[in-house]
Amino acid sequence: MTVATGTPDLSAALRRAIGERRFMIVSNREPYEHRWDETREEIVVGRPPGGLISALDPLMQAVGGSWIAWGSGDRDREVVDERQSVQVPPEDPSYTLHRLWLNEQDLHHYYYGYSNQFLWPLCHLRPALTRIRSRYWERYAAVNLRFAEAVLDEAERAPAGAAVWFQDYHLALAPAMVRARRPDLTLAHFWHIPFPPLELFRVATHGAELLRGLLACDLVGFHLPLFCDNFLRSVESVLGIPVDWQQRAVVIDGRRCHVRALPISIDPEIFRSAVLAPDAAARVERLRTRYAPAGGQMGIGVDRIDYSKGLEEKLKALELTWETYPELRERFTYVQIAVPSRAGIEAYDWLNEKIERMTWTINDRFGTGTWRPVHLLKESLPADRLALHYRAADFAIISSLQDGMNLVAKEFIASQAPGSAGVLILSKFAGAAEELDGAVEVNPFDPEGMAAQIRDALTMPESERRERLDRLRASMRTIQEWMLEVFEVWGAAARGEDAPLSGADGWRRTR
Ligand code: ADQ
Repeated sequence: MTVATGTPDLSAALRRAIGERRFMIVSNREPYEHRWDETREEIVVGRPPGGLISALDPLMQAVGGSWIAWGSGDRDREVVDERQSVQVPPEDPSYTLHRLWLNEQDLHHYYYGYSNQFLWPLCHLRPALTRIRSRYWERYAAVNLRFAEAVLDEAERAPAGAAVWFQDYHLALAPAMVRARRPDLTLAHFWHIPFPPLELFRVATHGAELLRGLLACDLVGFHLPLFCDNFLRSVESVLGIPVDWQQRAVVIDGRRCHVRALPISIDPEIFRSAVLAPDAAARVERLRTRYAPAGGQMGIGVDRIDYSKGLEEKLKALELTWETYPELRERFTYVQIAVPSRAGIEAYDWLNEKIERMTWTINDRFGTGTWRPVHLLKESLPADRLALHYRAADFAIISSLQDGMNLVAKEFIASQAPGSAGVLILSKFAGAAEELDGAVEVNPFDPEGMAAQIRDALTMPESERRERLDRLRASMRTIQEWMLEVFEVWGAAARGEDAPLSGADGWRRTR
């Protein structure tokens, strides 16, 4: 497995942007976790899965600095020093991982509560699923303060100051808390999920604090111009602060915050190298023998079990496909890799059971002694195994009802080796649909329409499949390009210049 490529260019670009300042990343999840291994009877270090972590880690290794995150491993406390820090990676220590500790109550109220039962459903346009509880908000603010204090602590030891990059909706308040004490630092935030329109944002009882928290940054990034517009409209309306729509910037407390559309991507090399490995063809063949026997086709889906991903809608559309087009029975098999997430939250537990029931019903209704229409694999697979599943499939279905970007779409494209021509069936409500050209675009709220499009994808001529894949490849950027653009904009913002608009700021397709 390779790591993110182009690191030297990225480090140079980062240094150009932030000068000699100490680079810091702040995220809820940590890049390395220390856990007890029962079999080996020793502490082992694991890398929690996630594209962002695997892309940012090599950069951190190259430039050094600090990564501040929740210490989630069961042996994390045993390896830190008195500053709650450990040098990573273990085999070649090159940067500081500063851990902070969350107890049960913190997790319950800050993580499962405010972050995932308020902000997540609100941003995914599901206000009916939001839970407003004062204890959630209070703990969210308290945990954000602890993240801010950890940043301040690290920054104190950086003579040239620091450039701090906050990640995601768990940390909306921390930037303002840092700014209040260290106006000299340069701060950026990337919000990985959609930002809701004003009508919905008004549901947020602490909306003004959230907006002010983010506006303390020199740069706030979202995937799409639509999310930037939503954010800026809320700023105008909720805070009553004028927006410079041309510069896409807001002046607050005498400072300027730039808001930019910066659609994230993946490192395609990780997936490409996995499907080109010497044993890949044989492993792909084994997957096809299992899931697409007798010349049939195979479809794939890879999702966290989350209501935003449209898993119910996808299964409904598949059921309708086999019902409406009986000639397609036994002609294709669908493999859904679905990793449970956020267990304990009612909406997630319910969905987890629902998709099992739906899969059982479909298999009972259409399955035969030798053919099972849907395979539901509730596993978390490493990237190289995911790549082989993508490569084995003739098509992928992504049916998000709302999605900031959706990296699975890009992973599927990157896993198409020479000679393969998988079709990407992609919801128009995934941010990726705005960027990628060549997908079969579907509306997951329309099961009949989706069934017809699945049929079309299955019967699509080889020439069209190839032509679409070429367009998909040409339109897809890499995570390295994403970072370069982030650093370019951030650098200008940090110097107090008019930051350039991003490439995506000009996209104006309505979804
Ligand atoms: P997610 O909601 O987690 O991310 P997504 O972009 O699809 O959504 O990323 C999921 C990642 O998890 C992918 O890399 C995928 O391969 C991996 N994954 C999913 N199921 C897996 C399994 N069973 N085994 C192994 N890996 C699995 C949020 C936003 C997105 C945004 C990203 C990045 O919701 O819209 O694209 O952040 O900004």
